[in-house]
Amino acid sequence: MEVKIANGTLALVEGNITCEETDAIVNAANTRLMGGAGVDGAIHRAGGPSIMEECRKIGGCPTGQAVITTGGDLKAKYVIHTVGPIYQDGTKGEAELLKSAYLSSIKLASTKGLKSISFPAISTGAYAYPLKEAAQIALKTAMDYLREYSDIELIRFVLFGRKTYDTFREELRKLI
Ligand code: AR6
Repeated sequence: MEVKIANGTLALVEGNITCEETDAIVNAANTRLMGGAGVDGAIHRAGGPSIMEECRKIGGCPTGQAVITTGGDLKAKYVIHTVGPIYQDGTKGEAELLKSAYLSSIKLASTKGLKSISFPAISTGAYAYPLKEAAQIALKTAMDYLREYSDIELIRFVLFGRKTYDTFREELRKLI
């Protein structure tokens, strides 16, 4: 599914983010940037050891912020590593932190002059963020950015599995 927003495009696809050819792909990392399971493990496996070497030098990333490395062996030139919140009960600032993870990543891409960026559904795996609420925050943050700024041309959500894709599609339909 694809929608035009001002001069930009927001796209939803079901798939594996490591195959994306956007300028940057986003990793759902942890604060130590030490790798892990889920999409983090997949990106480091596909991208090779140079990404982890850069992560070690950077040293870490607070929740809700983002850092950038090269894409190693990936097709994407860069990996933006962001850290989403661990969902507790919804009263610990989770929504703000998730929004900030998306927005920090988009702003970092913009600062680097990048035009296209792919996101996974941050925090919805090991970090247990409820999928529907996470989708609403992800989509609204991306749409608001595309409406306000014209530097990023394409924001893609690369969603792993039918359930995640269908939830994002349902929430996007409500927003357009
Ligand atoms: N492409 C796209 N999405 C994927 C892929 C992939 N190859 N693999 C998994 N997903 P998670 P989190 C989806 O757990 O919840 C790690 O250990 C997955 O189905 O990867 O932010 C880190 O090191 C889900 O929809 O990230 C952290 O410690 C989404 O990506 C912690 O997990 C996010 O699931 C971060 O947890």
